[in-house]
Amino acid sequence: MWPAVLCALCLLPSCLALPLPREAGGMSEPQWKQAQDYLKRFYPSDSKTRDADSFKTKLKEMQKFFRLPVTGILNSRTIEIMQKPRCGVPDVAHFSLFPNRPKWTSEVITYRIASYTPDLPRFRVNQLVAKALAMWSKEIPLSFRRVPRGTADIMIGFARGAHGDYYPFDGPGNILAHAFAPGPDLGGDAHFDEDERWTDGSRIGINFLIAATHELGHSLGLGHSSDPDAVMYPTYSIRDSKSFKLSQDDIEGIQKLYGGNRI
Ligand SMILES: [Ca+2]
Ligand SMILES: [Ca+2]
Ligand SMILES: [Zn+2]
Ligand SMILES: [Zn+2]
Repeated sequence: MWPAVLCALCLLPSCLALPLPREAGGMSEPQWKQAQDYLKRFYPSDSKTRDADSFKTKLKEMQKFFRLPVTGILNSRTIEIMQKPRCGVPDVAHFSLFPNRPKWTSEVITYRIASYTPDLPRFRVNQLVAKALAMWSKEIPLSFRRVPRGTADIMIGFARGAHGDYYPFDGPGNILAHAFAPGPDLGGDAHFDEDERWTDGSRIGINFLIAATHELGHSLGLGHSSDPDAVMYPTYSIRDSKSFKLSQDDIEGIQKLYGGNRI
């Protein structure tokens, strides 16, 4: 009986393609593959149990984070979010990135811009990094000092592809940047993908001020927020540079770590 059934199946033109599981929600095979990669990267699980690691469990986690209906089944709205350019830091705490809510313990934090992008003049990058840091330091009892050489707490730079950590960049689009939570060595460092076209808002491209404010939030110890108005929301969206500021959610988050500013 069985061999006959197998033969019949193999006569069909699609005999090599396995049917997609129910969780694929009728999406195409490339979309299904993309969703699997996305969840593996941004929703890593520390658990060894099969259930916590399943596609459905992770998809539900992602849908909950982005405030979508939590179905555990792919749909076009979910795919749409997965295709947006975003930060490379996972949305759920990953042990290698955010062990136990680390924060800086000294009041003056040093930073250094160790490499620049040809997309923007150097002085502009310096200005925008200072502006991003000022947005955060305005809310907390912490100040930043730029050092021109040597090792600083927060090393900032542009790089493409593999660049010396375990998180290689991916060419134009998708992942724009990533940063590490406070700590020694790589801790606090912020990297920007040189394969993006960086801008100060005066032309087309990724707004560096917006990306830097987000990444430096990680450098200070913040994870991602599911509030779409928050600077710490994981996907990038165009905002007006002039009116760009921290949201109430960002301020509450950073003050939970460091306390409010003493006036
Ligand atoms: Ca990229
Ligand atoms: Ca560092
Ligand atoms: Zn991020
Ligand atoms: Zn990096």
